Amino acid sequence: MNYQWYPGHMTKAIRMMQENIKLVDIIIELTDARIPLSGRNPDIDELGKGKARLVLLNKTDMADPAVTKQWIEYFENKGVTVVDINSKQSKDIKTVKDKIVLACKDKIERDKKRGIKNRPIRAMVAGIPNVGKSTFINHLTGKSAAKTGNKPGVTKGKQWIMLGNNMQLLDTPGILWPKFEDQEVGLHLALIGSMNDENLDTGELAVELIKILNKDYESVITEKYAFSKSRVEEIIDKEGIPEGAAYLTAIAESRKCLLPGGKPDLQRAAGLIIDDFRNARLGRISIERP
Ligand SMILES: Nc1nc2c(ncn2[C@@H]2O[C@H](COP(=O)(O)OP(=O)(O)OP(=O)(O)O)[C@@H](O)[C@H]2O)c(=O)[nH]1
Ligand SMILES: [Mg+2]
Repeated sequence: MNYQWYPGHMTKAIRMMQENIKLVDIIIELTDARIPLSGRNPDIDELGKGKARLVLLNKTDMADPAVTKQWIEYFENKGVTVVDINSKQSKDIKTVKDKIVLACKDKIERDKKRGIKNRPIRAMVAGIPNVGKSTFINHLTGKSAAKTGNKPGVTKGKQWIMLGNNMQLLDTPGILWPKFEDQEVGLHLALIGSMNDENLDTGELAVELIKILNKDYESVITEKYAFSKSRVEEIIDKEGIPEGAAYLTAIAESRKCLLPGGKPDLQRAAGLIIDDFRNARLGRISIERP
C-alpha cells in the first residue's frame, strides 16, 4: 500500500500558518508519544525556524511508559525542549504553561526593554492530524472552545483562543506532508489514525500491526483475544496462509466474526484489532523507539 494523504485543506492550512507565523512568539508542536519521529511534520520544523519551540509528546497514557522515558532523553540530548503529557488530563498540562513562558523569556525581556507591558504571548499549536491539538488547547485554557473528535481533519481553519489575559493560542488544522520519503512513516501515521481511513487497506494495516506487536509485545494478541500460539500454527499448516492472515483468522474465530456460511471474517477482525490498538485496549504500546 502506498501511504499518502494530502488533501487541499492541508495545503491551505500550511499557507495560513506561514502567513501567521510572524504574529506568534512560539510554536508548540504536538507529536504522538507512540510514534514521536513519524509524528513530526518536517514542514512544521521548517516553519518554526528562528522561533521559540516546544515539543509535546502527547497521548502518553497510551504509550509504553519505559519507551516514553527513553524518548524524553533522546529529545533532551538533541537540545529539544520536550514535555510528556496526556492532553485529557488538566493537571498534566498545567506544567506546560510554565514551559511556554520559560521558552518565551527572551521575548518577554525584549518587550520589557522596549517598555511594552503585558503583551500576551502568542503561541501556534501545530502538529499532525488527530494528535490532540484542540484537546490540549481546551484543557490548557479550561474552555471547550476548540472542536475535537477522534478522527483526522476535525479542525479545518484557524482559531485564536485566549488563556487568561497573558496568552493567546492559535489552533491549526492537522497537517501531513506531500510525500513520505520512507513508507514506514506513512504506515505508522496510518496506524495511530492520523490518516483518513477511507484511503487505507484495513487488512494490510492490521497485518503490519500484528507484525509490530509480535516483535515488541509478544503475547499481547494471544492474551487479548484468548487463543494460543499453537492455534495460529495449526491454521498456517491447514490453510497454507501467511502468519498475519492466520492471526486474523484466529481473532475472527475467537471473537465470532464470521461470514454467512461460517468462514472467518478477516476484514472485521482487522478492523477490530486496529480499533483496539487505537483505543489502547491492547495496553500501552509504543510503535517507535529511539
Ligand atoms: N488517550 C488520549 N486521548 C487523547 C489525548 N489527546 C487527545 N486525545 C483524543 O484524540 C482525539 C483527537 O483529538 P483532537 O484534539 O481533536 O485532535 P487534533 O490534533 O485537534 O485533530 P485535527 O483537528 O483533526 O488535526 C480525540 O478523541 C481526543 O479525545 C491524550 O493525551 N490521550
Ligand atoms: Mg483540532
